[in-house]
Amino acid sequence: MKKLLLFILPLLIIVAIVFTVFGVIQVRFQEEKLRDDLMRKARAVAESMELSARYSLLNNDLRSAQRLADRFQLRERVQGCAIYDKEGKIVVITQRFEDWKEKEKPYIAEILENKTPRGSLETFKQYSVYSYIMPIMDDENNTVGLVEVIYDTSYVFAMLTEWWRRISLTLIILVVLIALVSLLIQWRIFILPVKQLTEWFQHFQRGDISHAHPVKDRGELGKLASEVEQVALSLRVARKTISEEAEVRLQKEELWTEGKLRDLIRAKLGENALFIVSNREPFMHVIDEAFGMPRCIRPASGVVTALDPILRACGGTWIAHGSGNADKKFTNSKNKLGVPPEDNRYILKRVWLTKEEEDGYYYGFANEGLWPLCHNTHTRPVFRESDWQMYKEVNRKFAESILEELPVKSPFIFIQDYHFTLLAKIIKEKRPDATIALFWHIPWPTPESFSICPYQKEILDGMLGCDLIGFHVQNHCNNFLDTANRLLESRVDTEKFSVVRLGKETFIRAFPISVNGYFSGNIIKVAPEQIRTIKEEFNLQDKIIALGVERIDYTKGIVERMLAVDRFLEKYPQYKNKFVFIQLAAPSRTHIKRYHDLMAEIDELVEKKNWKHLEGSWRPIIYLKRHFSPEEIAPFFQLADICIVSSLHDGMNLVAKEYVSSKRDLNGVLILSSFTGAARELTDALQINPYSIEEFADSIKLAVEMPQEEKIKRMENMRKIVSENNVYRWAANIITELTALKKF
Ligand code: ADQ
Repeated sequence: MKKLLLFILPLLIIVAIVFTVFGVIQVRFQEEKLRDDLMRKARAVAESMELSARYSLLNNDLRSAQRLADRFQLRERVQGCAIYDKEGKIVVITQRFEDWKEKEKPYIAEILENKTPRGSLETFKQYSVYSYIMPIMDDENNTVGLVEVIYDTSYVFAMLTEWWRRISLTLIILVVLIALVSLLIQWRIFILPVKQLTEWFQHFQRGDISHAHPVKDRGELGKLASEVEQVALSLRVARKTISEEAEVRLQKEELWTEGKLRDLIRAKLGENALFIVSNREPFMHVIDEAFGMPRCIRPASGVVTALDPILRACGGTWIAHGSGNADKKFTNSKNKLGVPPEDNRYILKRVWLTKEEEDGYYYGFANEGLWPLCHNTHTRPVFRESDWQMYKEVNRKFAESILEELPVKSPFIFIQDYHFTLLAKIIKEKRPDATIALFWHIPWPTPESFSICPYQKEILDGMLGCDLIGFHVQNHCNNFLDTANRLLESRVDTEKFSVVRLGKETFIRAFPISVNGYFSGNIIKVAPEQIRTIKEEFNLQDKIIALGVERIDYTKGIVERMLAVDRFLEKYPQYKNKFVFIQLAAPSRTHIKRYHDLMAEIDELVEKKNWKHLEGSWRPIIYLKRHFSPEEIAPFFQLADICIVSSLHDGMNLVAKEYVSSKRDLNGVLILSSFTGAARELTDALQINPYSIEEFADSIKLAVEMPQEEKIKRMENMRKIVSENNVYRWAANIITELTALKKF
């Protein structure tokens, strides 16, 4: 529309200027004519009065002069008449114009002297009139007086105004007609074909290209349309070939790799596009506090760690909340960008939320309600009605954003986590052909725990809009089936592991999530200097190093870990000055009071315990509170002799798997809370109950003193499990399960 205006506006401005100039000339001409007309009329009246006025003045008969003036005043549009003596003093004036006498008339002396008549427009008090003054001469050509005729000019203004009105009206009609005609022409020859071509291409993007392009134009536009059609055709052929080749390759390879997953997705989904939805975006643009420049970071999130390699492998679209303070600068008009920034492998579509939406949906309902509800850590969930309303609103907003993107043919939508329990149902109402899976990254509680949620029915109902719901471990699946069975009118099929509600079946399966070997040395290479630098910076030479890597969250058992380190040093003082615990901790959800308090509690604890055990320059705890990039975390994993994961409750816990995957030299021990999902697979870790500080401290001693062969054996076993059950297998299992359940 802006462009259309740009085209029409200059045209309209030119027309308006020409028309206005023409109008001004016309009106001036008319004005001249009217004035001339006035002058002639006034002169005629004055001349008619002259003879009688001369007679009256010469005979000093002012009464007949007055009668004369009164008589002529009755003529059409004459406002008044006056007769002056030879000194220029008014001797007779029509009564209506009595106060005209008061007007200063410097021109009278001039008329008397020059003996020439004068006509002019005059204003005085409320009058705006035309005055014509004519000298009266005797037979010897001496001035005996003056006669003045005063005419009403209002009709001149009325006529001029009428003229302007007509000119403006004609101009408006002309402008509207020109605008309409040019719009029509533009629409027909330019916009309509482009619109048709865009619609046709959008259909192609969604997989529906049963017809040829609709542009009939034989000119440049037609040529462009043909070119676009050719590109579309080649793309379609290429996609088909790739999908067939993928099927063949799939049968050959054994270990799950990025390539194998790509092949599986191409073979199973073919041209059905993959859409991932999560709250946290995989790449976030934030303003660097030190330099004031925007930079791109990978958020500290298990969901991102797991899903990013999958989309890197298969392409597709990831829809997430644009929460970085510089995010808007890096998105196009459709709120999208190619990521990773240095090597665009897939599309990230950012959804914008207002502060109120983020407060209610994310901080409030999701993180103060559902998060503590699902984690058994004795933090009381808070359910506010206003948060729930925002949560529903944001789920609807995301649904709209996803629906805009979906292709016509059976799309596959993969929803992440507890932020979007209502999404599947909303999408299915509009697109029943879509296949929807939800992966629940956190634990699912028992029906008793879940039943305290006031919105339990809506949440379960929303989730059952999915075709498949995945959890990390079987226990969470069982809890979910029990919950659906007890809290909702539904039928649970214990053989098929599904829930049937209102005729719709949802399958429940366990898919233990994993990592992609990012830290295994295949992708991030750690140089020996990096290790050396860290050791020098923190004075770690000859020290036994234990490591924790976390978002600061009360479920992660960071406080318990500090207490265990303290107890370990109390119980086994021989390790003072020999043992150091490093905690990398990314602040998280800091607007929530519980998290804010936890940060303060950890700060205080670190301070207190370091002071308690302080010896020379040695301190037992190094607390690095900030976000680290994977490249920064990698050297810490490598130099750590022990990694401590002490979650009080955790869906899976990827840090444990990252540590195992990074330990190529097999020289490391994992201390792992038995309340993590990872504990089911990593049975060679030293498993602990983080609530039992005594047992925890002893496990640290066990790890420190573990014989080398045992370390190697345990680490070897764990590495085998992590590399076989990597994140590509996880995604492949979900897709295989889905395609088996649903025919594409
Ligand atoms: P999270 O609770 O985020 O994930 P986790 O699985 O441990 O927990 O993943 C955390 C990720 O953040 C890891 O990749 C880690 O490297 C990274 N990270 C940790 N500290 C960091 C720091 N200081 N700076 C930068 N990055 C940091 C949720 C569930 C888990 C589940 C995952 C995946 O709570 O139980 O394993 O999803 O499903």
